[in-house]
Amino acid sequence: MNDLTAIVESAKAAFGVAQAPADLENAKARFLGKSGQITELMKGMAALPVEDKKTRGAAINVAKQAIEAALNDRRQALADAELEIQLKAEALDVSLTGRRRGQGGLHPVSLTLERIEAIFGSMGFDVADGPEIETDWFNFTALNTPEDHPARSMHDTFYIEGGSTAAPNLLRTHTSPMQIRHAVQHVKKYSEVSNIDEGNGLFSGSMPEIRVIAPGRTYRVDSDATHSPMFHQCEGLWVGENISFKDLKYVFTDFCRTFFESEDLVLRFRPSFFPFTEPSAEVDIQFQEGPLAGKWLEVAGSGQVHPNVIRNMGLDPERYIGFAFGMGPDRLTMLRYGVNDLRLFFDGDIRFLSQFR
Ligand code: 2U9
Repeated sequence: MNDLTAIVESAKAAFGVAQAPADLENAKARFLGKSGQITELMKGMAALPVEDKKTRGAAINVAKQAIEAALNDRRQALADAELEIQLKAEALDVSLTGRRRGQGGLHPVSLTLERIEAIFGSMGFDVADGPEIETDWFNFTALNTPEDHPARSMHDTFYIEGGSTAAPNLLRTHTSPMQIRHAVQHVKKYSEVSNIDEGNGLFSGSMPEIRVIAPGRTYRVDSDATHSPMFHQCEGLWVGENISFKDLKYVFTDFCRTFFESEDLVLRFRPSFFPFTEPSAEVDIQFQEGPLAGKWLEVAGSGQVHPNVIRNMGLDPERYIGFAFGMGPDRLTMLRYGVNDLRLFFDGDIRFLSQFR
């Protein structure tokens, strides 16, 4: 191996071990720099006889070009390696699932309430709203519930500390007070227009029917697998001049079939008692197919509105008559989705609630 080949080989080796661009530039200086080995050989040519200069010069140039080529190859290799590292570090796996914000949803009982409102809304019912802290009058007295009724006991109803019977003093035990309030407003509006009063303070002129549902939270001192101190109710009221049990049966059958999406569902009415309706009936439903087929399931109470309650709306019971019903949206939700413990609705466990999204 002549001296030039040895220098080229040693340059290639030096470039090969350089791991970073700075190492490579230092190695380059040793061969091509001002005092590098090739530069020194060039300088040495001055001492050569003229006839040797040409061949020696050409040979040194070939060696120099070989070193420059090796240098460029190594520069490229180091740049490629660096790029490779960078690409790996910044790599994106576009096939990974994205990190999304958790999606919320309505509570199952809210879904039921929305459903009830939509169905009765399509039958021309208004939706009433009203206070959860009520007066004795709207919660009990106006609804023909006597002073000595057990529901009025301190053990059965939540009373507000320091309240009085003249001011709101209890948590409503049903949504009926909203309907009384709605009815009174309705009657007031039309009695002012027609100015008809029988002298007994009761309105017996003509007015559009009262057709309203009252969904919302209600409270009772009760807590087990099927009772919660806070629960939901939705009551309905339809008062007019010629409203009968037949209308109740028609409306409620239509509601149940639509709500449960079961056209062959059947209803039965069982005699019952409520202070605010007379006569009164429990409403049972029976599915013809599915896991609950063949069983009678109690879903609501109902009845013809008691004349005393009609009077408390400001209406003359000789002219106005109607029916009312009351149901528990919590229980309807349990039946619709097959939930067996009411408390699941109020525990706030996301594993349960997220199933209804
Ligand atoms: C007015 C007049 C009458 C509403 C009615 C029921 C029968 C009834 C319960 C069923 C299960 C409530 O959710 S539940 O606990 N309700 O049985 N409710 S009639 O009667 C009214 C309402 C308002 C002015």
